[in-house]
Amino acid sequence: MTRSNQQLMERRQKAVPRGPFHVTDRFAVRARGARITDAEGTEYIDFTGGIGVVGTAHSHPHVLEAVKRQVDLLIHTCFHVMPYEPYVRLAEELNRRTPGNRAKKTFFCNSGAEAVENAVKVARAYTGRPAVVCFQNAFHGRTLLGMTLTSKVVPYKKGFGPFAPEVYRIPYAYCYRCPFGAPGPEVCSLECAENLRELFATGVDPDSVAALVVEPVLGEGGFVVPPARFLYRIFEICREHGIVVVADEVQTGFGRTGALFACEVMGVVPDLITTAKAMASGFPLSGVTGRAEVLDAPQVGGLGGTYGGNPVSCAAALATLEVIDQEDLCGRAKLLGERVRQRFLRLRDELPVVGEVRGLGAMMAMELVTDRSTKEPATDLTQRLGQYALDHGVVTIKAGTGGNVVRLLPPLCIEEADLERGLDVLEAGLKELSG
Ligand code: PLZ
Repeated sequence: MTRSNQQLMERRQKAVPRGPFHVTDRFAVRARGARITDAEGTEYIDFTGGIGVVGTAHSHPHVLEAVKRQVDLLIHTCFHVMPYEPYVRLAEELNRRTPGNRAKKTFFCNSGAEAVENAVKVARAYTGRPAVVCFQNAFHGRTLLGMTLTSKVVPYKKGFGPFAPEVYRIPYAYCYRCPFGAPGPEVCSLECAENLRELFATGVDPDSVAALVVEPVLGEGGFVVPPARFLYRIFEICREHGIVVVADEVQTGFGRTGALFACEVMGVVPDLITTAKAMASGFPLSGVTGRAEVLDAPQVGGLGGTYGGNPVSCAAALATLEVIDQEDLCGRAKLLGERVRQRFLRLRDELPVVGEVRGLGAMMAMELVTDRSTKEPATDLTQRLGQYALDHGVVTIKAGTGGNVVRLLPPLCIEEADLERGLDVLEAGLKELSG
C-alpha cells in the first residue's frame, strides 16, 4: 500500500475523474479539534472546517459519543418505512430554534443542494406557481435546479445545460462592487432591492413567482454581507406578491455568524430556511424548516428520499446543538470573528492588495485586488496565498466569483493560539507575495 501524498495523488488521478476538485494535494488521515493530519504525518491548522461543516470541532467528543450510541442502536430503517424518534426530536428543535414565532415544521434530506431543491418544490406546491428568483453571485448547489440557481458559470455551469426553466436573477447587495455606483451602503437608496420591482415589471409576472431564494450572507460568492435593510426590503416586496421567501442558511447556519442563524442577526424572518453543513458536524444531513402551512402543501409521499434524516446524522445534529449551547459557540463565533477582523483590518491598512475586509461573526474574509482604484480581482495572488498557507501548515479556501476572496471557516472550538498562528501565516504570506 502506498502512503505518501504524492503516491496517493497519482492513484487518485488514475481512479477519479478531474471534476471533483480539491484545494490541497495532501491526503487527510485523521482530524481532531481544529487540526488535520495528512498521510505523511504533517499537521495542519484547519481554517476551512470542511467548508463550514465542522462547526463544533473535528470529532467533538460529545458528538462522537452520541454517534456511537446511535450506531449501536439503529443505523437505518428509512423514515418512510419505519420512523424513529431522533428525526422527530431534531425537527422539534429546529422548529423551536429557527427565527419566527409561529407554527413550523421540518423535514430532512442529505445535502444542501437537495434542501434547496425541496424548498422550491414546497413553494411551488403551496403557491401553484412555477418561477423562482435568485441572485448574482449566489451558490445553491450542483444539482439541476441548484446549479441553475447558482450564479458562477465556470466551473459550476459551463457545459452542463440545458438548465431548469423559470429561474430569474437580480443583483445582490454587493456594496464593495455596487452595480449602481452608490457611494456606500449607508447613503444608498437600495437600488438593488428595487431591482426586484423592476424584474416584476420587465422580466416576470410576480403572480407566477413561487419563491425567492437568497443567502442572508453570500457564502461561495465571497462572504458578502448585505445591509439588513436590503433583506428586509426584498422580503417585504415578496410578501406583497405572495412569494415564498427561502433563506438558504446552508453555509451561514448553526452559530457561524454569531447567532444560530444569520437571519436572526439580520432581523428578518423568512418563510422557509434551508440547513445543512454544520448542522450535523460532518454527517450528511440537510433540512427545510418553515411555516407549517407551506410545508404541508405537498401531498403525502411528495417529499423524502431513502437516506434523508438518517438516524446517525440526526443523533449527530442533536449533539451538535447541545455543544453549541453548552460551549456558547455563538458567543465564541463573535469573539473569533472580532479577532480576525482586527488582524485583517491591520493588514488592509498596511497592504494595498487588501481591498475589503468583511464578514459576520466567525464568517470573515478579505477580498484581494491588484489595485484599489480599479478593484481588479487578485485571483492569482489569492491562489498563491492558499499554496503558501498550505506549505506553512494552514489549510484555507477561497471564495468569490473572481476567486479572490480569502475566507475563514475554522471550527468554532479553534484554540486562540492556533487561530493567531494561522493568521500569522496568512499575514507573512500576503506580505511576501504582494511585496
Ligand atoms: N447552499 C449557501 O454554501 C454548499 C460547496 C462546495 P451541498 N457550499 C459548498 C462545492 O464546491 O460544491 C452550499 C452553500 C449554500 C447550498 C449549498 C450546497 O450544499 O451540501 O454541497 O449540496
